[in-house]
Amino acid sequence: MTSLRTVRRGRWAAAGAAVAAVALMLPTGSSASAASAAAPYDSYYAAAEGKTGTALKSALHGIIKTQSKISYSAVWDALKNTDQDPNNTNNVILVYSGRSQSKSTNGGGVNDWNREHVWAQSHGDFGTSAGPGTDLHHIRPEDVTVNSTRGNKDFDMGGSAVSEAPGSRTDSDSWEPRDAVKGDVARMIFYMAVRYEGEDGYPNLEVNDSVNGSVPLHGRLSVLKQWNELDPPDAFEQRRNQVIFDTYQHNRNPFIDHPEWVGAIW
Ligand SMILES: [Ca+2]
Ligand SMILES: [Ca+2]
Repeated sequence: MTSLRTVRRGRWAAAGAAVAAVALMLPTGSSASAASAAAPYDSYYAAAEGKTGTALKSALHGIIKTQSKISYSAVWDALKNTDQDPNNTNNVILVYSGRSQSKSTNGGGVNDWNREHVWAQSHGDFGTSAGPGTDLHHIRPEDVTVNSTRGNKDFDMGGSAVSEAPGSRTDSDSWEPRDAVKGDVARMIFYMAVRYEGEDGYPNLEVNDSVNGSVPLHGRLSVLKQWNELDPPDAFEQRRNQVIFDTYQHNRNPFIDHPEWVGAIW
């Protein structure tokens, strides 16, 4: 502030130089805000700073494995918060369908919503006890029948259009979500691969480049990397990460904060 005023006083004496000085100062201020927006939670990620490849993956694992865990029944209420429709606080947004639907219509009916495990449960056999099966970073609300149609398919491009999930496609062995959540899906899968490394009785989840339903793998890596680029984190996804951090698990999805770390690891 002081130096800006100094520059402004000086501009009458040396208008050209002062304009140049102001021009130099403003980008300094804006680049500081841009840097903090692009690199949030620097202290949270301090152990990962400057790392790449397996060293980065290992550092991130060490950071995000410190978390609280919630029960599978508690996931219902958590999703009503994490996936709340920003335009209607009575509703949640269904991940694949994109539909805004009353929070109170969770259940087993064909048009109810339920808890979709984006990392398919059978790709790790982790069930629904507190742990990967209740990890909010990869569980989203979805229409019951759409959830069932997705089943445990890997993620890949192509197939036929899906009723009740506009923009999604599926065939016998893969699921393609609508464009607006392609990146969300990719970053959820990458989170799971880093969070779960075979400790505490949980499987070592990893991403592969196949659509073969192998355990404990999930695909398809090359497509998920493209989706991370195609659909960068938006306000909904960032708020979701923050709510999980602040209120439920106290750990973050690093790939929402730093989508460039996908390419640095894989
Ligand atoms: Ca998105
Ligand atoms: Ca892993």
